[in-house]
Amino acid sequence: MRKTIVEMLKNAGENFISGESIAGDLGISRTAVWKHIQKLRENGYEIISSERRGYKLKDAPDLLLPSEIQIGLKTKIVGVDMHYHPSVDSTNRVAKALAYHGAMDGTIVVAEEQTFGKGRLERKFYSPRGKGIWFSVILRPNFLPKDAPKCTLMAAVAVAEAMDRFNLKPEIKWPNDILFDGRKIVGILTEITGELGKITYLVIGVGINVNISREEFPEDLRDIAASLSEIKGENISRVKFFRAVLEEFDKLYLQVSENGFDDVLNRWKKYNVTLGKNIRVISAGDGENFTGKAVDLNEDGALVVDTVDGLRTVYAGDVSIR
Ligand code: BT5
Repeated sequence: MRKTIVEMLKNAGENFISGESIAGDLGISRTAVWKHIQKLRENGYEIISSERRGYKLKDAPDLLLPSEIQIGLKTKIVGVDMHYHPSVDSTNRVAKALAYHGAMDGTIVVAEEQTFGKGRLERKFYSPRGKGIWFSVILRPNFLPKDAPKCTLMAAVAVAEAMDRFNLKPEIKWPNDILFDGRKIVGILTEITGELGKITYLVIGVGINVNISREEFPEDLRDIAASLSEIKGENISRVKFFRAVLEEFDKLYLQVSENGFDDVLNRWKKYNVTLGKNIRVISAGDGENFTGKAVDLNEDGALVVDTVDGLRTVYAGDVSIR
C-alpha cells in the first residue's frame, strides 16, 4: 500500500496530489492515507502537505526500502519479493528461515545494519547501519549441487557488472571477493540446503561496503577493507547501486538457468585479478597451506594452481596474492 502511495507521489513529480484522489484510487479513507503519509515521513520521506492541494514528495531517503528499490525495478525473479529490516542479526539467517518456510525463488532479504553479519568459516562481517548493502538472495535453481559454487561466482560477477555501470573498476579475487587496491569491498557467503543430488535452496549473502570512509572502519579492517565511495571519491546512492546489482543478478540467473555457466565464467575471468599471479592458498578442508601460480579457472569454478608438486585444483579456500 505504502509503496503504491510513493509511486503515485513520484509520478506526480512537482505536482501536488490530493488526499482524496489517493484515497479513491486505493479504496481507503483519507485518514488512512494521512496515517500512511505519517509513516513514510517517519521512514525519512520528505512530504509536503497543503490542506487544499494535498501531498507532494520533496525528497526520498537513501534507505533500501522496498518502496525505493522495487518501483521501476526491471527484474523477473530477483527482488520480486523483498523483505526489509532496519536491523537484523544476519540476512542469511533470516533468508534461510524464510526459505525453509517456502519463500519463492529470487526472494531478497536486505538490512540497513547487521548486528552479527557472518563471513565464511564463522568469521564476522562488519555491517554498519546505512553505510552498505547487506542482503541475501534465496534461489531455487534447477541445477545440480556441484554447480552451487558457481552461483557464488555469478553473484560476484553481478556486483562487478553493476560496478562497471557506475564506472568503478571491479577486481575479483578468487573465489568471490571484490577488491579495490588490494582491499576488500565486497564479501559473499553462499549456503546450500539440499539432499543428495538436489539443491532445495541456496542462500547467497552479499555484503557491499558503499559509503564507509577509511577512518570509519574498525582498526583491524582499515588496511584490508575499502568501500565504493573511496573509489568514486564521493558518496554513492545505495538505492541506485542496489537496483543495478539486482538487475544484473536477475539477468545472469536467467541466463545460467537456460544456458549454463560458460558466459558467467568468462565474465568472471574478465574481472579477475587472481589468474596469472603467484598466490598462497589455505585450503578450506584440511587447512593445508601452499604456494603456486594461479593458471586457470576450471569449468567447476575451481582454481587451478601450478605448484612445485604439479597442478592442483582448489575447490574452496582462502587465497592471498603475493
Ligand atoms: C566473506 O567471508 O567475505 C563473506 C561475507 C558475506 C557477508 C554478507 S552480508 C549479507 C549476508 N548476511 C550475512 O550474515 N553474511 C552475508 P570471508 O571471506 O570469510 O571474509 C571475512 C573476513 O573479511 C573477516 O574475517 C574480516 O577480515 C574481513 N571483513 C569483515 N568485515 C568486512 C567488511 N565490511 N569489508 C571488508 N572486509 C571485511
